[in-house]
Amino acid sequence: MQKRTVIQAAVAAALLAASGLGLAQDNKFKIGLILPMTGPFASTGKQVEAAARLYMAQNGDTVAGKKVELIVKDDASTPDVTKRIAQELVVNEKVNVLAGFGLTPLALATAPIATQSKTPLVVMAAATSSITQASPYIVRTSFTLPQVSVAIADWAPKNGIKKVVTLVTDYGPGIDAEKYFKERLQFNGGQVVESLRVPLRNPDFAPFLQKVRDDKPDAVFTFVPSGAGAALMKQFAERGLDKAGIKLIGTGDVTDDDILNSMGDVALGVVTSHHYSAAHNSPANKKFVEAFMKANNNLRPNFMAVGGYDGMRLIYEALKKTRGAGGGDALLAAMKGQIFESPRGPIYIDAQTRDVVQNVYIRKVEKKDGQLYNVEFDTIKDVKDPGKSK
Ligand code: VNL
Repeated sequence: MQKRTVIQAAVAAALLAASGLGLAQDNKFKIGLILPMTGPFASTGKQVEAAARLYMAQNGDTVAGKKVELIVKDDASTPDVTKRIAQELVVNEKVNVLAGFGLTPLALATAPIATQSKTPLVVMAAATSSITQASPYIVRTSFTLPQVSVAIADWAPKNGIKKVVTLVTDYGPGIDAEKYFKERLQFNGGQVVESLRVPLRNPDFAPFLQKVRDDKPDAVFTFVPSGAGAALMKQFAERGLDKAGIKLIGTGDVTDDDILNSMGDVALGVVTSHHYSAAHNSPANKKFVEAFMKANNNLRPNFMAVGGYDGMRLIYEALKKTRGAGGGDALLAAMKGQIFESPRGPIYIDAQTRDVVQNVYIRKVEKKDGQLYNVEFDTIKDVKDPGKSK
């Protein structure tokens, strides 16, 4: 116990010293981008990194007289590894900003490093509401599950869906989605008759979908993390839920643009709510999608890419505002309250909560020119994270 305390104190001292040194550094501005580049969530790492590199290619790597350097590290979505990498990046590389964070447990494990070293930590992907409360140095450009789960619970009962089974991945974002969807559906006169949770690692959806089938609800509401949607959709069809007249609704993570096209016609007509679709109809998005696909062998950008792209913009603008002279606290202050047009639509960073405020769209999967897209048909404007008001 005592030894542990001594080690922790030493680490904290090293981190603080490192953050001080960061100020005195030469002309470099270093961004430590920690992502799952291998393992089951590698697609998230790939999307965020590609978007960050695109932003730099489009905006140059010299900002306010500083040479911006992106240091990309793979944490294989293991929280201990994320934390250790962050510590090394702060102490040895003297990074000015930590960024990335593909999943909630990875962001939560690293939060103390941001606090101790006074280093801004930009969450570009993870989406459990409570993450921004884990450190005053955390700023988020992705989204939160409560933020996107409420809108579909408003849409469903107006469209004949009253009796619902929820099926979510059993960790932070899934539990947020389950809770906020259920509360709102019940408020609207609907009913959640059963709440099922699937493990994060190696999920087998089949037994859960069988239960859904037996419950005979109007619909199943689902949250699964980016990358897992194709397997769910396949088993949904194999178990004959679509033929039994059970609808699938959810947050847009399940019809992720990264893999939507590979899902086939079973995805047609699926209605979800989310903050980004590659089909978002704006000049800024058309430009973004075109440039991203061109730079990445025709890979379609998904919501993870947009979180990474906007996160880089947030960092660049903060660096400009502080004229390259500020430490962690000055950068953090310059990130709060930023407002700009993202490929997803207008967004801003709430100065109080450090969380992103954005439009949430209701979308339906449709075929356009032989390809599947989430086509937006309704917009709820400027949605704050409802998780912060409780
Ligand atoms: C999380 C949330 C991860 C939503 C996701 O995909 C996602 C998270 C990897 O907070 O862990 O789609």
